[in-house]
Amino acid sequence: CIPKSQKFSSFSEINENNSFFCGKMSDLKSKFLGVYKVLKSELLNDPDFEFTDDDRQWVERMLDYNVPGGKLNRGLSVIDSYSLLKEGKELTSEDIFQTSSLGWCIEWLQAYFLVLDDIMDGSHTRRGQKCWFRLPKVGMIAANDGILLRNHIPRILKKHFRGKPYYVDLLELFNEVEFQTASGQMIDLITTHFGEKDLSKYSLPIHRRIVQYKTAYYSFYLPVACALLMAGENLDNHVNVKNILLEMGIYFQVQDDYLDCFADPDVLGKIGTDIQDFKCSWLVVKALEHCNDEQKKLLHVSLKNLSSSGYVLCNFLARTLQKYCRVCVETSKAIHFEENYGKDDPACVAKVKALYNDLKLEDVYLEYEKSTYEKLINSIEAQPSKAVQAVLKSFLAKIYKRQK
Ligand code: DMA
Ligand code: MG
Ligand code: MG
Ligand code: MG
Repeated sequence: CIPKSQKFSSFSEINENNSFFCGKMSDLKSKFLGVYKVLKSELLNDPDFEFTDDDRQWVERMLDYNVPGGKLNRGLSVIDSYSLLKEGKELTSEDIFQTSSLGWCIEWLQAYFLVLDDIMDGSHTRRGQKCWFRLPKVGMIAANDGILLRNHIPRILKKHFRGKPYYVDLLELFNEVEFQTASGQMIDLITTHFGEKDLSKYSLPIHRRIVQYKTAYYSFYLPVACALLMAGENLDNHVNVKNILLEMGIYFQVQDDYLDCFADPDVLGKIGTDIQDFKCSWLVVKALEHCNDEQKKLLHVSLKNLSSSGYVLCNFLARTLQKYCRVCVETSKAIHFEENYGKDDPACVAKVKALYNDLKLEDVYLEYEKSTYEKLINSIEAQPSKAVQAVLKSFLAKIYKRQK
């Protein structure tokens, strides 16, 4: 869809001139959804299992509830990226079917992780509906449904890619990325053990490590890696592209953390749980940083006042005293930030959000977003291939300043 000679020099140019994102997109989306129906029907008639009508009905309902209802960015990006790598050559229907199938494998992987993530995070809603495990008839059957979703992926790959020269690479790629994501989820979950003991243990490098593994590999690297494999490329030759995609993935999860607290749940489709869950979110890390810088002076005075009144103070409480516990200091009554962070109580959540507002974290976020965008554009433009540049810019355009 993009003439070979076309150059992109700015973000707005790629949005305005690339017809792929305008006219053709809805058409492509309906083709993509058509492929979902084909893949679903194949899975519901898998000869390796003797389905009864009830089984088939369960799996169909589970798939329709969990797989196609998101933004589909990851899945559509495979077609998008492959098309850009082909530098304007019209995709055949075979190309569209195959790139869509790989795109759906990523959507299946995402559904698998989300069904389990919602159980572990104690979430209530997802994509504008109740989390799957919250449905009365589902409950913990959702854990096995997650495993089933994961098992569908190699079945789709086997059916449609077995004869391809890149089949083994595809299997390895999905295995590797799944391992990285599950490891990321593990560190996301166990990091709270350290945070609960001492909130000041949360830091930007720890946050970065968590989000790189739990989000960036499967959301950003995987779609492009699938397209590169289909285009006959060796992934070892694209380490720079991978690194840029991982940076973008980290930025994407910072947005997720920000939106968890500040977005309208009706727009976002989910109600945030990071504060209640004591998560090492970008916001709490930034809150810690900013308290540290702004309130050092008063910290000592407050510390003295409060320790004389018998309170044991953690570093973080000390750092937040001036703004958050201003009133409490005066009355010698400390409300520990740690007493509010990680509590499933609306009043505690509101107090944490008030502190975030007090620290003007929205401005900190907007500044982060701006500078990250500029850094990413610079590293994208340093890439030698214009086709690769276009792939990366199309990704960035999809997420920059996103509201959901
Ligand atoms: C989720 O991180 C990561 C994976 C692998 C699903 P998260 O819990 O912040 O995601 P969400 O906000 O969508 O629940
Ligand atoms: Mg979650
Ligand atoms: Mg989670
Ligand atoms: Mg989140």
